[in-house]
Amino acid sequence: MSRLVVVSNRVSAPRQGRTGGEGGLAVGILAALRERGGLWFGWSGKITEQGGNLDVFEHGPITYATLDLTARDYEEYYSGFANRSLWPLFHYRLDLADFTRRYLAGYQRVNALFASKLLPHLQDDDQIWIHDYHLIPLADQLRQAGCKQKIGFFLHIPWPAPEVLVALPNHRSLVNSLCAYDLIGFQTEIDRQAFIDYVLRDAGGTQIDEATVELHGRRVTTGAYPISIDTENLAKMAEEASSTRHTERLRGSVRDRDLIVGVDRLDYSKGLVARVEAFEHLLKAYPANRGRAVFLQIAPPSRSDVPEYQHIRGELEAACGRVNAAYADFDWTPIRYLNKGFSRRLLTGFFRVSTIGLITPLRDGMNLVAKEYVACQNPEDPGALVLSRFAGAARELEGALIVNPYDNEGVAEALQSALAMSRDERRERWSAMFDYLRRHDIDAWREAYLKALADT
Ligand code: ADQ
Repeated sequence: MSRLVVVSNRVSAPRQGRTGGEGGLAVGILAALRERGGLWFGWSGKITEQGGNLDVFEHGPITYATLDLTARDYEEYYSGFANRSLWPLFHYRLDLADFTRRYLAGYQRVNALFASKLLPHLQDDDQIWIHDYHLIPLADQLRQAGCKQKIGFFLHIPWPAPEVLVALPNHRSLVNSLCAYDLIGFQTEIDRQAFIDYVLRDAGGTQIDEATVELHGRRVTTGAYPISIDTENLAKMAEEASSTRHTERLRGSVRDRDLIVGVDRLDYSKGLVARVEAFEHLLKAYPANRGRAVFLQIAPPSRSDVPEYQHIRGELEAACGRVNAAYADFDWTPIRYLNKGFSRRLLTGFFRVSTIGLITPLRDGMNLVAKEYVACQNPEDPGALVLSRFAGAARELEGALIVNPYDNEGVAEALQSALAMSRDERRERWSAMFDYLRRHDIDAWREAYLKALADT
């Protein structure tokens, strides 16, 4: 079997004392690298004056190669083009997108740097798997340097409709560079179709077969590979976590009330302010929930050097403060907003003791938290999932109550029906979703993608 080379913006390198704290993607990638031996290449997370230093080290069958960047690289490539141009645009937030040309130049420069540093470490029969919007032009850069290996790409975020994509000044060259890949994986069929639509209608490409298009003489295969979680492990972790000190403390503080939980990075795509407004509407329209429902929102800071993220933090704090001031009583606070992260283990326990998982992004490639919430439930008395139709996960989790996150009253109604749902109905909805996630876990995702890449 050929060696696997994974490239992503950040690398989940081994650290002393780490005990299974990796997120789902790292778990999936590490399993493949361990099985076949391989290389994981990416940014070290370090910023140095010179940049460009590559640290290569081995850990078991895996070689890690991590690259330092300069402050300017970080500003233009990461905070700039990746997170102020592509991220907002791909999440349909044209109002927040900033197309400063300097960002694009930095993005291309860092992708070229990645290519030049990676190239000497490649072997002829390597299979290369590049991840996410930070590295779209990387295959093109590698091809220009003579790389003949199979190269696949997986996009973790949505692919926007052509009408939205064309607002990107360099949309043509970005899509051209994507055609240097052998296989492009999307989260959902909708994303894949949006890409095909653009290639055929806007870029003048031709369709070869259902999955394959040709653009300027390059053929690329596309597929939808919805990412998933390590279902069995999470279920086990949640069962163990259900009786830990932290979970007991949470349960003790909630007492016999209903706990609604949301867990997200503090990102404007996650719909946090609208979620607070929907909860506010629940208290207003269904007053029996006053004194009874508790909404726990965990949202640690993310990309906090990007101005739009500082802004959303202020907005969310104001919204939570307003609702608590209007509704709290001396023995009950409706919203517990925590601006910090918790370990995976702890979160599994929090998911397990809650009555409802409330996941309402305005746009999300997949949303793994929704899947994690399902995996962590007690089979005898599972909670209900209220999920945005704009999360990729909504295409798969049919037992969820699917909502439109822009419609506060609709979300409040769904919350009310989840709170009133019988245990039988909750069990029925949950077991369909859990069975599905057992079959479609992170291993199945990775295997399906890598098999398709090998078959191209
Ligand atoms: P994210 O936007 O980060 O990922 P998501 O998939 O929900 O969104 O979360 C990724 C992981 O981070 C999950 O394992 C989750 O448990 C963890 N996490 C989130 N909030 C946390 C918190 N407050 N504390 C601790 N852990 C937290 C991007 C795309 C998604 C896509 C993933 C994977 O935006 O759409 O699902 O990549 O492809």
